Amino acid sequence: MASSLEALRRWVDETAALTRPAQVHWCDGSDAEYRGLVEAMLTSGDLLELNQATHPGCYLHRSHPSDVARVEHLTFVCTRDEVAAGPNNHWMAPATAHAKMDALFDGCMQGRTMYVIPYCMGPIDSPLARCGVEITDSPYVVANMRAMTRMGAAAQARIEREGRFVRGLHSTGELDPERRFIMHFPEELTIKSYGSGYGGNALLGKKCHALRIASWQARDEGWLAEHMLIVGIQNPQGKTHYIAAAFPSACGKTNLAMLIPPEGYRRDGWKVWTIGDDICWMRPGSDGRLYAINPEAGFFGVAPGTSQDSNPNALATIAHDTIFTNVALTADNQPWWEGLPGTPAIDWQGRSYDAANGPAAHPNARFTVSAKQCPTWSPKAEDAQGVPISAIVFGGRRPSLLPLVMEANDWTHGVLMGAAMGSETTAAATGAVGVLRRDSMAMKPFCGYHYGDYFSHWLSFDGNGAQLPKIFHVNWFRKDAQGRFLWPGYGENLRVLEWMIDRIEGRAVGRESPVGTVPADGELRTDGLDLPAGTLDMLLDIDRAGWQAELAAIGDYLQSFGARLPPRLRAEQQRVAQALEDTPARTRHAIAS
Ligand code: GTP
Ligand code: SPV
Ligand code: MN
Repeated sequence: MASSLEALRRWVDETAALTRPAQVHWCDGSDAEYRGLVEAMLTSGDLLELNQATHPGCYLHRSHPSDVARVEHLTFVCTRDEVAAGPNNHWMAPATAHAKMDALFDGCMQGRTMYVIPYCMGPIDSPLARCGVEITDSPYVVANMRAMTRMGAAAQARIEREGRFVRGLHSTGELDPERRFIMHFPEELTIKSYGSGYGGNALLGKKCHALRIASWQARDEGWLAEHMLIVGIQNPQGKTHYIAAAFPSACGKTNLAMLIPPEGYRRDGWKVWTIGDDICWMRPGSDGRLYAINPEAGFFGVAPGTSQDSNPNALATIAHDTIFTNVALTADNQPWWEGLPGTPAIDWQGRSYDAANGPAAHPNARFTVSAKQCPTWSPKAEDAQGVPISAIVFGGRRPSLLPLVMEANDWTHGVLMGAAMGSETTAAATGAVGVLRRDSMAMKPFCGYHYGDYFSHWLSFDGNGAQLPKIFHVNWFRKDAQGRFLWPGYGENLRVLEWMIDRIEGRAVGRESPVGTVPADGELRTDGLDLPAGTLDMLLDIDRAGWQAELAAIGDYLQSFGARLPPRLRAEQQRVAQALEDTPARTRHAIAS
């Protein structure tokens, strides 16, 4: 059904004139529409049916082997002023970028259907939610957008009421990496993506809209669009604290958002509620607290490593009505990846499995599923006003130095902790894996403007009447000399969250160090945990010499943002560096390593 909104109708007509599809389909989001899309994709081979006895409603999609992850080197922010995009983005002049993209789009949908997808990011009646329309020639994208967003008639009605929407144009193109670009025009609320059918490159509501474009809008309008999970932790007394956590791609957001409490905690009555696993939009409420919504409606989660041990909740979520991308198959046509029991028969490329070809599932293989299927999905996730945030957590893959958990002294120190974040790269983006890089607030690939301005924006929340959350930094990924993880992670991470809540509620005193406050002896519960003697000390150790080098590196990194670096952040880095100089060599008993 075409739209009553002239601007939308006109844009769709212009796009059809450029791309010349055989037909145009306006998506209504209905079950019948979804069934029709699935039937067509089963016929075309875009989808393969999985074992319907074990996995009802589940399908497999194999993307092109050169198109398996986000492509940061082909992702651009196209602002009038180059400086506005910052050194953290690739930039192209808007006119050049439009010309380049429109040449690629010229006639690219001939013989195909052009789908018009109206979607809403956030609860459909929420004042914090924002709408967009994605035009695509990929039925796989439509099926994914249906799980990931509120897509269809209701979103279209809201767009027609508001008259404002983000325009996203996508074509799978020839999947030629030389003809692949993801362009953002934040000043025009426009996205153009060509040549990839994968994840964040193609599902434009997610990274392109809800992070890159939204972060730009959030800066102008006084809110935050962040790469964060949102989880509710309910204690045995029935009080729930909501925590937002920014970890880089494939660094544990989905796992923490769906955490199942350790046995003893379950017995005591602890409960965990999932609100979101990837993106968080938050803004100050009238009481000065930050209120958050998850703009998404589903999960596009990493499959490998998801198991009964690590994330039983995710396994339950994806037991039916799920689209799997680039996973392997068992002999009886069940989805399979590294971490699951059983053996693979067919690898992610459809070849007979041979260990010599590498992992059976692609390391960035994913599942797409509606969040409603998650057993711990919170009713509050549909709350139009969002949930109040008690703590913001930063973290990354740091094999050494960074303690299991530390708390910032105040907001400014917390912003420094977020800005200083580092992590080893993962398979979520093409390129080398396991390379340590700075990834401020886990937004390096997603901040739609200059990081210096972004840090200023974060600092600006510390104003009159603000009741800001406490800020923490965690590291689940510290390793021993043999390269094994020191901390068991996953469900056991609740122990760390409990300490944070104890700090928020004033029950824990902590042990101060120049770089942050860590749990004092006995404050982090380890009952029921098989932790070798000395391990917790190692996990909470603050190595002065190592931190001196880290602070110097953080200083250099901050300087790279030049004149746009807020002086307050530079001063904070200098304050912490000086505090380190002023402390004795060890803040805790020396650890032999
Ligand atoms: P994106 O969807 O890419 O933004 O990633 P994410 O942050 O949601 O990552 P996810 O939770 O899917 O984690 C991906 C990887 O981290 C998997 O290989 C997990 O097994 C591993 N992982 C998650 N939590 C933990 C943890 O507590 N400890 C350890 N050692 N590994 C973890
Ligand atoms: C990420 O890479 O952070 C993801 C997956 O969440 S994608 O949507 O492909 O960007
Ligand atoms: Mn992500």
